[in-house]
Amino acid sequence: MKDLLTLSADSLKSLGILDWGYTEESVPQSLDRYEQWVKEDLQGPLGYLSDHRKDLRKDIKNIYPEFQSALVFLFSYQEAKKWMLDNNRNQVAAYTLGFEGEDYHHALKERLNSIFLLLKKSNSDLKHFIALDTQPILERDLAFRAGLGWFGKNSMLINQKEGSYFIIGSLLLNRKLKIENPTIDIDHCGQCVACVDACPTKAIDGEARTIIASHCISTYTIEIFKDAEAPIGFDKSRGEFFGCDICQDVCPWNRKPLARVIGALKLPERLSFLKDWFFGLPINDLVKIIDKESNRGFKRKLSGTAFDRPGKEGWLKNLKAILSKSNRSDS
Ligand code: B12
Ligand code: SF4
Ligand code: SF4
Repeated sequence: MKDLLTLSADSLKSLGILDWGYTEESVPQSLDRYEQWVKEDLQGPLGYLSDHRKDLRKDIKNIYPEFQSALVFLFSYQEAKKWMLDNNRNQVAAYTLGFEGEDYHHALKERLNSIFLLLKKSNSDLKHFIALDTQPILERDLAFRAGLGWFGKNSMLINQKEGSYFIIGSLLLNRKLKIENPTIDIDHCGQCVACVDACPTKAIDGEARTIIASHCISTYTIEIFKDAEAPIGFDKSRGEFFGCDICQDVCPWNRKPLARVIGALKLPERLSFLKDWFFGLPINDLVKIIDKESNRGFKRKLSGTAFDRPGKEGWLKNLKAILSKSNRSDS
C-alpha cells in the first residue's frame, strides 16, 4: 500500500486498512445496472433499495452537495475469517466478529474520523462526510471508481492483492486532493464460476454479476426480522445462521491474502459469550437461552454488535431454520 499524503502506509495498516483509493467522480458507472436490478424486483424484501432513496444514488452530490473527491478505504476482517475457516466455524459471517466483535458501523466511523483529523492538520478548510454502508450510495461502485477492484460474479468488489474480505468505508471531501486519478480495474474472474456453483440457494446471477436478494442467506438471516420460510436450498448450506460467506470462501482471489495472515479471533471479555453461544452450544440450547430473554434484554445483551439487527424474533427464525435443516439431513 502507498502512503496517503502525510499519512504513512504503516500508520494506515495499524488501522486495519488493506488499501485505499481516490476518485473525483461523483456519479456511479454502474447506475444503469442498479436501475435494471430494481426494475426486475431483484432487491426482494430490501425496500430501502427501491423506495424514494433510489434516485439519490444517481450522484453522491445528492447526499453531500459539497462533494469534490472521495478517499475510499478497505478495512480488513481477514484475521477473523482465517480463524473461522481454519476451525470450521462458519455459522456467522466473518465481518461480524472481525472488528473485535464491535459493530463495524461504530468501530470504523471512529477510524475514519481519526484519519480525517490527521489530514485536516495540513488542510484546515477540509470538511468531510462519512459513507459507511447506510447511506444511499453505491459503495462498491465508489471503490471501483477509486481503482480498488472489480465486480466479481458474486457481485463482491474484489481487490487483486487483497481479495474481498473487507468493509468499504469512505471519506467524502469538500476539496480535491493532490492525488492522481486511479487506473480502473475491469475484470479478473475469467472463466471461473466457483461462486455461482457454490451458492446453495442459487442466488447468484453470474452473467449480470449481481444477486437475487430474496434467495440470499444473508438477506434471510440478517434482514428479515419476523418468522419466514428459508430460501430454497438453505438446507444445503454449511449451517450459516447469521450472514453468509460461501461465495467469498470459494473465490480463488481470497486464497493468497488469507495465506499471508495469522488467524485470530479477538473479542473483549464483555463479548466472549458470543464465542460460546455461536460455536460452543447445540442449537437447541441456544434457542432456549434466547427464548428466555425479553425482547429488550436480548437487544441490550447484543447492543454494539452486528447481531442485534434482526432482534429476538429474527434470531429464533434463523435458529429454527437450522434445526429443521438438521432434521431433514438426519432423516
Ligand atoms: C443491500 C446490501 C446487501 C444485500 C444485497 C447484496 C447485493 N449484492 O446488493 C444483502 C443483505 C444480500 C447483502 C449481503 C452481503 N453484503 Co452487503 N450491502 C448492501 C448495501 C447496503 C447496498 C448494496 C447495493 O446497493 N446493491 C445494489 C445491487 C444492484 O448491487 P450489486 O448486486 O453489487 O450490482 C452491481 C454489480 O452488478 C455491478 N456490475 C456488474 N458488472 C459490472 C461491470 C462493470 C464494468 C461495472 C462498473 C459494474 C458492474 O453493477 C451493479 C450496481 O452497482 C452495501 C453498502 C452500500 N451502501 O453500497 C453493502 C455491501 C455491498 N455489503 C457488503 C458485505 C460485506 C456483504 C456480505 C459479504 C455480508 C455477509 N457475509 O453476509 C454479503 C455478500 C452477499 C453478496 N454476494 O453480495 C459490503 C461489500 C464489500 C465488498 N468487498 O464488496 C458492502 C459494500 C458494505 C460495506 N460498506 O462494506 N448486502
Ligand atoms: S452470500 Fe451465500 S447465499 Fe448469498 S449469494 Fe453468496 S453464497 Fe449465495
Ligand atoms: S469465485 Fe470465481 S467467478 Fe466468483 S468472484 Fe471469485 S473469481 Fe469471480
